[in-house]
Amino acid sequence: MSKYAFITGATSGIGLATAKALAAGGYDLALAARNEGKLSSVKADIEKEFSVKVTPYVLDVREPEEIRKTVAACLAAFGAPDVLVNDAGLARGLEPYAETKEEDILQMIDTNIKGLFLVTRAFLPSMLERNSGHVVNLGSTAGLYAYAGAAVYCSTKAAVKTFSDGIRIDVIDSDIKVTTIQPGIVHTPFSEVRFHGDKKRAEAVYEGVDALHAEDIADIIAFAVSRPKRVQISDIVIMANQQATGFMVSKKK
Ligand code: NDP
Ligand code: 8X3
Repeated sequence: MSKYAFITGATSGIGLATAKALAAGGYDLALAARNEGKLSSVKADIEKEFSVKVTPYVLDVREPEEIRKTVAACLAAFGAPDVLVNDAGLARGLEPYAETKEEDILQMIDTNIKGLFLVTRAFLPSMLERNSGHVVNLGSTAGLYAYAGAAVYCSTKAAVKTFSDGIRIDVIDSDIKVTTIQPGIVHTPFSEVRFHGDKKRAEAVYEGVDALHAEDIADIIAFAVSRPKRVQISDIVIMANQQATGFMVSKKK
């Protein structure tokens, strides 16, 4: 591969749009998510539309052994990634914390924190060895502004921001870049996942809101990774025009 990006959560929403935006920029792609069927169809779609090679990896980022095997296979095949996008993440439920299910708490922590930390840990030594690479982590405005019913989700996204700041310090003597992308409300399957498949409740979140599109975030990620070597964008916060803080949106327009 000439230059390539490894993207987790690449079968839907922001991860999928980012895969396409980077393919448009000439990146070959190593794409990871849990659903093999969706990965195959994403590979076929992207290879049809762009002149790039797509390698799919079935990966559950909650499983450390799966991460080790996937990253080892990817490094053996392609070497250190030019760009690592840690996008896989989710919210589960929107209840007050005392009512939040333990399995939902663990799924958010294991995916959004543990998975992201361990995928980064698996790739970073190869980037350091080559003295190049860009780690892009998906935080959220939820990591900056807590909102009701989302104590765990918001905490996981605050962790992503702090983690990114920490590793940026640890790689300061290298040419590696670390960027946290912190979007506000983006219309993707995110709410359907949060509400355990309740499409009606999910769609109500976006009713009356001109929410961000996944492509808006993908464009910004493509911009961030295409800056000159001297330019490191540490954080980008992107809100919908109708949004003021994490979950505060106006539905009056
Ligand atoms: P989507 O639900 O559309 O996409 C999530 C992606 O993550 C899917 O490809 C899913 O594939 C994958 N994924 C989920 N769990 C795992 C896992 N355990 N292992 C590997 N892959 C996994 O959500 P979005 O695109 O909206 O969200 C992407 C990221 O952006 C998340 O980190 C989210 O927190 C963040 N974000 C989203 C915002 C929004 O409003 N939508 C705003 C701010 C941040 P599969 O299920 O097949 O594994
Ligand atoms: C997702 C954005 O505002 O729904 O991170 O929490 S929000």
